[in-house]
Amino acid sequence: MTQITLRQHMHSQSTDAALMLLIEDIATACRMIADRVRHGAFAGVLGAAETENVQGETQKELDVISDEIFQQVVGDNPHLAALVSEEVDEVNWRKSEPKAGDFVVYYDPLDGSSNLDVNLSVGTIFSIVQLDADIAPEPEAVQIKGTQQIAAGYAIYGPSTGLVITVGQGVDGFTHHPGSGEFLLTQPEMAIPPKTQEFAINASRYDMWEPPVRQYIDDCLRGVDGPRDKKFNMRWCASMVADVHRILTRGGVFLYPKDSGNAAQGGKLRLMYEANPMAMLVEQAGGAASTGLGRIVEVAPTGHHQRVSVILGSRDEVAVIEGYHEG
Ligand code: P6P
Repeated sequence: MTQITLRQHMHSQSTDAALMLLIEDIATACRMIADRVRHGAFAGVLGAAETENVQGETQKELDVISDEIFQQVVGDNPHLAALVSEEVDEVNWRKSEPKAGDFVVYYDPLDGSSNLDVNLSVGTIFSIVQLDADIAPEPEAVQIKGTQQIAAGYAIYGPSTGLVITVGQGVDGFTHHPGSGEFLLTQPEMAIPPKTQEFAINASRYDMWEPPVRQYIDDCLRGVDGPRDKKFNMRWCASMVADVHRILTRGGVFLYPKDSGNAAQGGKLRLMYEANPMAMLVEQAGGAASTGLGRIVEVAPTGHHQRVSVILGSRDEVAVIEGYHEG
């Protein structure tokens, strides 16, 4: 079967040339990160770095290495105004006078890196917006709503290296072909089934959940004798990229709600470079992405490291969970 390359596919979607070049730069960075992850054990970089990120989380050496690769490969793109990284406190302005049409890229260079030393799937998440006016390079200038994203995606470093992207015309999955070095189209037009019997949540936080989440999970666990009239299965990878990839492939619902343990920070997951890009992908695949009270992409950012509740996946199940919150 002739498989289409990432570039051929973006051509077929008449993707803007500058955006196509940026996405190709991002794909190159992901291929390089995949290589470092795959060989991490031999280079002695699976451990913790001596540093913390802006979230106060101890960084893995590969977190820092992945961020450096992303900056080196993507940072000199001629149409790039700024990079916003989970691993870097300040906005990385690439131009002193950002212009209308320039891009801002928000990214988590190595999401789920706590799984590295146990050899589980991790990934890189990215979100792209295009400036609609000349701006001054101030922090507030990158606090742009998720509805303004023009592209989003992730790489997943698992048994194979995958790349899943949307440019607003649906969601397509590619697999890295080691022989050619290309990302080849292997999962065209990914679509999330509206209904599911599978949820993903860190159940160890049960005692900290707010009542709507606790009631929803309790009702799911009561199975065919409970109010849901069906049995549910549970998955939890502790890697958002892996959990979302499963949901894009076969359906399901993922929850990381704000709870009493993270309420002071506003939740666990970050809006600009985790929740927003995954929300765009999920909505483009026919799913839904909610804070429990409204669309994630409608959240007005107040900071580029802001956190938010995340409930996303099969749209009918997300609607059920929103119902518990309304109740
Ligand atoms: P927990 C990884 O650190 C991450 O940001 C997401 O990829 C993942 O879904 C979540 O945190 C895992 O959180 O509570 O299981 O460690």
